[in-house]
Amino acid sequence: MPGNNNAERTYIMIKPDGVQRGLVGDIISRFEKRGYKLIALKMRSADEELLRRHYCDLTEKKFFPSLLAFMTSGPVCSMVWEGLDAVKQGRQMLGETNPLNSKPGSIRGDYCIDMGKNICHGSDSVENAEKEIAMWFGEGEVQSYVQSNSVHIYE
Ligand code: DAT
Ligand code: MG
Repeated sequence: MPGNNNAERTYIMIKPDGVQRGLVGDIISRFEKRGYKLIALKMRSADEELLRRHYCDLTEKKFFPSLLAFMTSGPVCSMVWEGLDAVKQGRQMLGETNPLNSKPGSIRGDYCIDMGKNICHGSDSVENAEKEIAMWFGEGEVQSYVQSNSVHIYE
């Protein structure tokens, strides 16, 4: 369809709780099976400076110190997924910020209970996705390739 953006990209991150609980494979698998194209993937430990940039709109919140402590407690798994409506659809697949409001079938709705341990991050707009991708990945770490099964995924 004209106007569709099959090259939209989103930044998805499995937080330290998701890594520790062995959910990396499942989360990757959900995006793969949905039809999204994996174009970047790595594990790293985030430092305070990076997290202050990533969560720049939250640094004044009361919960920010505990968010920072949690996010630096262990490695995270960073990914970039590409495809139609990747940002919006990625957020749907994650579920709501508060797991209580997350429907079963979503990642948070299936695997967590507490807002402070909600497994995963997903960009909330195309603009923020591009900023986050640039924050978490260096040039050359994001791949460009033809997804050979795309004819079976897109009209
Ligand atoms: P999301 O991760 O769904 O984009 P957000 O960007 O508003 O949500 O917040 C980032 C993270 O901060 C969120 O995943 C969990 C934590 N958080 C947000 N609001 C919170 C609150 N009221 N109490 C405790 N933690 C909160
Ligand atoms: Mg957010």
